[in-house]
Amino acid sequence: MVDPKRVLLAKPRGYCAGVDRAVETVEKALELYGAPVYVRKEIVHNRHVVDTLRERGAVFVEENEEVPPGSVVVFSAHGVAPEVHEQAEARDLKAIDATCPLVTKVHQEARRFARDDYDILLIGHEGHEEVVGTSGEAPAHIQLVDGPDSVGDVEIRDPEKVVWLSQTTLSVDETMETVDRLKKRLPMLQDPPSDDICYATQNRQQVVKQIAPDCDVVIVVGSENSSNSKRLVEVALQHGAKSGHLVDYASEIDQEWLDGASTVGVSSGASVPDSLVQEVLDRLAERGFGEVEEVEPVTEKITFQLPRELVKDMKDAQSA
Ligand code: 0CH
Ligand code: SF4
Repeated sequence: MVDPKRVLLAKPRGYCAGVDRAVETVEKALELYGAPVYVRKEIVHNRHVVDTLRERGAVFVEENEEVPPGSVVVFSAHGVAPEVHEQAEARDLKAIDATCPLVTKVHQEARRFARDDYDILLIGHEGHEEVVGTSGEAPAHIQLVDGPDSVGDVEIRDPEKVVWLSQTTLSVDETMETVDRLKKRLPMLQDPPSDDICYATQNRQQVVKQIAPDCDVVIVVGSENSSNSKRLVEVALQHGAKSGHLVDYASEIDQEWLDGASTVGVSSGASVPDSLVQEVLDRLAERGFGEVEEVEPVTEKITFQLPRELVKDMKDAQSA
């Protein structure tokens, strides 16, 4: 008899180019400068990644003022406001900026539209580090719009000079709903010059949408504070999965989720190492879900260079 139990494994999943670069930045900094290497905020929003780097000598802090003068500090993938760079310089810190280049692109857009005196509607989650960093580029010009229900709070000066930008890790569909509502109020609202929700966020959502209708349960590996990981659970539920769960580790999988299920979907957020997904697959195989079909509607080939300041020090060290 054919076993009806199977796993649909989403691809692309897990590490995006920006996370790969940020994690490698801390690893290379530890090799080059030795421990401790200070990291402002979680380098990426994943418990396992942060715990592993901490064991290797990374010291995670909330603010620059916790870093001893003269030390190395890495800024996280989510980006920082310009004043964070200024504080680091004033404190004589050696700052290595692991902000994803695609977040930097949004910062550049914010600066450009602020320079042209636009009102900028930044769609994103209040308090999220990326939004705090982007808003810091032009606080006088930027208003946060935290989802469709916040559209009524928007106040603008000139309805012909307003643009929306966004956090890179949002739900594509919810963001478009917010934009549609904004455009009902502000027909001249300009779109960003290019998509702010990045390729990795879009691709991970696309494949989860594809598998969700066939899944009794979707398990997304990712941490509670990871915006893009949480969005994958929501997307799964919105697109037909009967249930969806976010787990940091395979050990969190509850047998009750699997009782009566025949198809389990598996994906992971952009900050999640694939070893954690493998552990989930091993756990599922132990429970009878050993047949795994990988579903890959799009392939990803993007990579980013390490931060320039780190590459320079690595080259200097090699030639010394
Ligand atoms: O999804 P968020 O932004 O919470 O962050 P993460 O889980 O660390 O994933 C990487 C995205 C970093 C900035 O875009
Ligand atoms: Fe960059 Fe997108 Fe990854 Fe964020 S999720 S680090 S913007 S590639």
